Amino acid sequence: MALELWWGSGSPYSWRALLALEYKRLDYISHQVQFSKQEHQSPQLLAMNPRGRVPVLKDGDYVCFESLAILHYLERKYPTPPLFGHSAPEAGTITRVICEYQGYAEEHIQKIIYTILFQDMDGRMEEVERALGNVIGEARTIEARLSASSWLVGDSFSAADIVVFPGIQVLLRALERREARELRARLLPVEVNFPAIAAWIRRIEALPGYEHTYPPHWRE
Ligand SMILES: N[C@@H](CCC(=O)N[C@@H](CS)C(=O)NCC(=O)O)C(=O)O
Repeated sequence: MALELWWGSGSPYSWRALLALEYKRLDYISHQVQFSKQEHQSPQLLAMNPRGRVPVLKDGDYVCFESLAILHYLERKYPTPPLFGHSAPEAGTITRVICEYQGYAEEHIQKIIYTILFQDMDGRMEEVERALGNVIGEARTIEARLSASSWLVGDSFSAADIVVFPGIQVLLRALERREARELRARLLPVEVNFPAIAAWIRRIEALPGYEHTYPPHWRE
């Protein structure tokens, strides 16, 4: 029975699932959900994920949602190539880097993106600047890791890269918006301020299958 994925364009969590499926070279039926038409709240989607969020993966009778759970499921079911390393220490470090990102960076990245895309920056500059300060601190840690290695953990692309990459890409894209002109100088251009992160982005963009994961509405 074919794998099926429901996902949304520009959703960093959906992007994780797409990257994992492509990296493992798995065949899957792709269902792009249109947020503007509230398709993520359709009865079919709600039956699979009562939270009405994507990504949702279906493999035969089994349904999985929450992007990190999807990565773990795919890893157990389709172990090659691995996403969680080749050894127990690698798996531990990959999970640690994911937890660090989720614990110390993600919330601040989301705050900046949400404010730029969906709110009025007036009156929010102080809190967004604070969030940006936190993101820059975490970006320096990531930059240091990537200055010493091509990938976030070990010598292969892993779940750590998959979890971190989409959030950074969505943030960089949001910072290019006119509304973010006062914010962006501390991060952009990435090639200048964070050259190892910039090189890592290019490396991921060169992976086979990457093109299939790129948010289609970003091409428009
Ligand atoms: N923790 C979830 C987050 C999923 C999530 O928030 N997806 C967003 C798109 S980025 C969504 O479906 N939002 C629809 C909504 O909130 O109504 C995961 O890792 O999969």
